[in-house]
Amino acid sequence: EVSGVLSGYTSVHVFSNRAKVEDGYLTSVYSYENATVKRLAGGKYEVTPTTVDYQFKLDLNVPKTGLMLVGLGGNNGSTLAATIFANRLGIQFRTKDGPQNANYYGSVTQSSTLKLGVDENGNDVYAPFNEILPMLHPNDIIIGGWDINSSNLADAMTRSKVLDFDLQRQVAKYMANINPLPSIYYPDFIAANQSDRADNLIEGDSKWDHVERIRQDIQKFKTTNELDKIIVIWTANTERYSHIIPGVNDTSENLVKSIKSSHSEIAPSTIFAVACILDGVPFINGSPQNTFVPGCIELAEKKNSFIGGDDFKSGQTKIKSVLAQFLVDAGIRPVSIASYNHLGNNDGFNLSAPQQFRSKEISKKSVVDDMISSNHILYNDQKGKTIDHCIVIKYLPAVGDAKVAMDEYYSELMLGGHNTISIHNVCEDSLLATPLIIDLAIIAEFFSRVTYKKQDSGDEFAQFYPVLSVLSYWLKAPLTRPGFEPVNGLNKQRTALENLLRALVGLGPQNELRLEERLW
Ligand code: NAI
Ligand code: DG6
Repeated sequence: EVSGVLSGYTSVHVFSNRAKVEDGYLTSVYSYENATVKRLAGGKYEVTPTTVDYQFKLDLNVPKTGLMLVGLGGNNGSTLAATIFANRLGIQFRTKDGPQNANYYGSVTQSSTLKLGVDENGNDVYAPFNEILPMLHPNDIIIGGWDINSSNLADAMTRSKVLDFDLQRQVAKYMANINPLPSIYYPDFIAANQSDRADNLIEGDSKWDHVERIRQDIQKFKTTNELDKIIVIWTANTERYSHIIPGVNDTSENLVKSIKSSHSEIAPSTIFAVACILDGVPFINGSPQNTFVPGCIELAEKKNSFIGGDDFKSGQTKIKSVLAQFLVDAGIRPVSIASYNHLGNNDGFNLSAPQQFRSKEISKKSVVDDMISSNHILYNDQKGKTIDHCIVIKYLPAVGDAKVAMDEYYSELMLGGHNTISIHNVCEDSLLATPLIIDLAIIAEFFSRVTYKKQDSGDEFAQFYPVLSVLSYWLKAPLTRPGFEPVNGLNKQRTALENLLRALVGLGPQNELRLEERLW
């Protein structure tokens, strides 16, 4: 049967005998073609093509969704809330360059396109990314969340100094109605310089009570706003790394036991993650710390609850995950990458403390690991298997949210030559991060509606594996299923995402062969 599978749901009607709509669900069959490779002695490879047939099922009903942010009163949190009001209300504001309409630039789901195929002349045709399948629209997201600081969001927006004054003026009355819920503050985990902000705290020292309180907060927010689904994203201050201690946080049982005994090594972000996991609420970590200690990942597996992380990939690192990949794929050997940045927002203030800086340094450095290991011609025992990679972050209050990132890529060329690429990148941090938060929420919500099974297996449809690595496009240090290597290259990450969406509507993977042009 060949049908226009999404007639009535989106503007994209796919005519495929591999997908059909029935009772509000889209089901598709997909042949996953790959190859297994054996490395043999003498540098030889044995490659065997593989095909596995899957069936996917998507619930086409987009639920009424709430997004609860931990760190709601921060630069990202207040900018996100203002952005949604500005777009929802269709606000036009005045800047020194003239009138500016609200938009969602920087959001893949809202402002990018996806290639569908070719037209009758063989030229590429693109559709808006969010038109291929029904997705949550950011204007419909209900925002709430927690902050250790009590400022309402109008005051928080003013303090953040991110948005143009005329926009602040127009959204202030809506923002003023939102007050962050009290949150969990364990001073040992964020910089001491944040203590002045901590005036909005959940009382008591029992960490298990804190878990229960967060669960109640989520439930209450859901009921009060008549929501079908909640997504929680951590955009609070970067914490220090937690020590992984056998018997404390290495297994799900030990983690729960340690929370119940209020062990000092359990971070606030892990408390939030556990609270969400226990209720099947997707939780995404936008900061670099190791919130997802092994016991937490195991708990997510047991509860089949979605988690994703770590650390929004917004500016400098996003470019690195394109440029370093390009150099290595071009057969050029990056030898060193010096990444310097200064910023003057509260994130920078918190990162001026050594342990919090260390968390960020780890996530910013990890982004080239898979590129190095993909090319043993350039990186091997003789030449070395690393890139000298230096990360510097300095707090410079004067520049506020307009972070300055300067990168030098020094690479080895043919016959001992060298190439130096220098980049000066002014990243308006929260304007880059906010669309990522929107995308993470939309894509996490979307994949929580997708199930799969092996074709003809007799199995029940099941959810994807709980670590939602398909979110990695937006994350600096992608959390990955234990035993699997992270993929950092931005283009690979995007390709995976596009091809998954295409599979759901009965289309094959993106095809760049252009045989229409190249063959007679
Ligand atoms: P911010 O410092 O302006 O906001 C963080 C907020 O979290 C503050 O309002 C603070 O009071 C609150 N907070 C701290 N501990 C909390 C807790 N336990 N519970 C609830 N609230 C808590 O920082 P910003 O710029 O909004 O960034 C947020 C996080 O996102 C940082 O960790 C940053 O490193 C990370 N990030 C930011 C990117 C960007 O481009 N803006 C990109 C990548 C990551
Ligand atoms: C210092 O770089 C501050 C950080 O919080 C960054 O602004 C943030 O992690 C974004 O990093 P990047 O490397 O994606 O620009």
